[in-house]
Amino acid sequence: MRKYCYGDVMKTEAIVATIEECTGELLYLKHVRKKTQLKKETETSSELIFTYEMSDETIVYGLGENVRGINKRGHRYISHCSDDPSHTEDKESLYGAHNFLLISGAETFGIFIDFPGKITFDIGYTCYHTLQIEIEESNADIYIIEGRTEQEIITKFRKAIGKSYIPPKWAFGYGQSRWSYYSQEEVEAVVEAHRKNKIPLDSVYLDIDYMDHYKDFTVNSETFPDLSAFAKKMKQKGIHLVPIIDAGVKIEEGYETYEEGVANQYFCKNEDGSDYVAGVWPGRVHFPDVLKKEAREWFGNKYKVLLDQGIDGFWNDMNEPAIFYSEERLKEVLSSMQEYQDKNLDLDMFWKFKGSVNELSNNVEDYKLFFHEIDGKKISHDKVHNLYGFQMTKAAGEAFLALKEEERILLFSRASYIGMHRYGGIWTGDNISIWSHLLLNIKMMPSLNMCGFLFSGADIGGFGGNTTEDLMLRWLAFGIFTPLMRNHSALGTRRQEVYQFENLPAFRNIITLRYALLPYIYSEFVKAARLDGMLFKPLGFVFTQDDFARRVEDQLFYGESIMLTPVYEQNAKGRYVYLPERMKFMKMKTVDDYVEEIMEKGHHFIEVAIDEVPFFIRENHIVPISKGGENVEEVDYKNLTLLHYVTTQATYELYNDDGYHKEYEKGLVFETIHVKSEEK
Ligand code: MIG
Repeated sequence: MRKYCYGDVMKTEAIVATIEECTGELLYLKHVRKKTQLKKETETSSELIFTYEMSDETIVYGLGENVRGINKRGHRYISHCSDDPSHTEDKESLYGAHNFLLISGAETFGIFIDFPGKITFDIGYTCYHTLQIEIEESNADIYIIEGRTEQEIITKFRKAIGKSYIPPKWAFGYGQSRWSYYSQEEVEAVVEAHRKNKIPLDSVYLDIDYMDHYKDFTVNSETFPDLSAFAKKMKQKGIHLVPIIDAGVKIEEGYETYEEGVANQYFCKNEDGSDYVAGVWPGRVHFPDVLKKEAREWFGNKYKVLLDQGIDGFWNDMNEPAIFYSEERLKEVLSSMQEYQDKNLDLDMFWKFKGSVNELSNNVEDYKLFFHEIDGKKISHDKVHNLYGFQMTKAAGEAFLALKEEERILLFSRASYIGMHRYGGIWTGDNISIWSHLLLNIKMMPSLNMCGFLFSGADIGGFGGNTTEDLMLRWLAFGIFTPLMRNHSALGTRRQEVYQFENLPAFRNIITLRYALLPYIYSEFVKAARLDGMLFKPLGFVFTQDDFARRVEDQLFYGESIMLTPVYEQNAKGRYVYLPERMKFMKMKTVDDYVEEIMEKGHHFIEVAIDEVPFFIRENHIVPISKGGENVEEVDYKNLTLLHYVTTQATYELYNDDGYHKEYEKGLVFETIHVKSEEK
């Protein structure tokens, strides 16, 4: 790995390894020019621009959380954490900023750009053969990672950014979420309905309404009168409650978090040093300055309020940070409203009027209006924008280390930057209940894994819009493989707990299969995390010389033994698959009810009914499975059976631990499973 430094870059903490700086020409990339623009009379700003010439065959992997394919070529992406709930193909930024690319073609190498502001990746968008990277300012650290194969490059990169976060094992169970379950009665009803219908469940998520008026670290005392007692009661039923934490702290006299933040200068500031005001859920809020060490420690320690009530999991939201309106802009817009009174709103006037209101939310100009204090220096937010979600999550992660050193606490975030993967996972934000978002979920997983985000998943069934039974079933048939397996939906949409639908046996069986596969899933996850590998791999990473495999985007290798071939189209009877080698097709309803068939290398159509989970097992590979269970705790590791495709012999190294402590830090201990062909 080579490091090239441009300018005086702000430390992002993405890289943990010590890497010596190189001088001279940047390997592979061409430093085009340093474009200097005169902004004000004296102030100049410059950007760094690099290009790379791609051949026809070049594939560009990477960029973590983003729209479109595994191969990112053909579009332009902008690293700029954004709260955009419409993940259409034309979008350039989602919630994360993952500046890693893996170029695979005549030359194969990785690039990581460590820079906390905006970066534009034009990957053959303006010009098909040109990759152009534009970094907003002329200070960034650029890393080039070389290796013989894609997987070797990934592992080198991952070693440099540090080990991925591993949640408690119960977090690999099925989670039910909704914006919102308003009261403990409602939560109990959800739990009861799962238990009554024999749908396994490990967690229920609490969205913003569990709080008292959206105030972080408070609980609504009418709807959740005794959270400690309730959390305890739920634990006895094998259920963990996972509350949301938002970035904005409500401005309200007498509210502890607010008072402490103001008194100790823990909030982001305006230019003049007063506390910056934005509008989010509770109305006016301040943003904790999580880039400032003392403020970060303080904010992280606030999670203790909930830990002390028996909570052991959290999701951090709105930490791009999302801004509904800034106080300043709202004032401007409100005063400009006079202009429209009694006027004939013709085309121009109407659009202007509408525009001024629309531009209130998530206006990037607002990011220039507030400041952080980093190592005593005042830095405008837009310069370090992509670090906010990372540092908010690090705040919690570090506090958990200090408060619960031995314990694993569930933590995942919406906004992220590479480096955050050491502290928590991510969910992929506000998708929609549409089939193309199931496919997007499939394609995004390997890209996230490359960047270290292993504990991740999408809102299964879709967040916005109304889901349908068939979409739910197909999505779950893929979702049982995502480490974070959570059904979440938005306010006002059709209820999507699986017991709301008719085909209960199918839902029960598919979700139970997750628990049956848990020994394999958990083992492969921990291996990927500790050995710097990927859980979801593009086919081209395994069959590097197979030109067809390199272009397949809707099948993924999953751990060492499985290839996933999910169905993602409505009304489909099945799907076409490409096998880069001979494999065994598995079509499972339950651990006792499945069809298996050996299929030769090549193209096939596989029929998959709506209640079946399709995947392939590689030759001479093993998948250890359990019988399932009502929750993770119930999964019986003592009576595992094996799915396998063994023509000569196979070995599987099974990892397991108690699920609550960090046993893996002491090194991985495996149970070795052998199968010889004559045994079956
Ligand atoms: O702007 O807390 O992505 O999962 O349910 C909506 C309410 C705010 C966005 C999150 C979503 C959550 C919702 N939040």
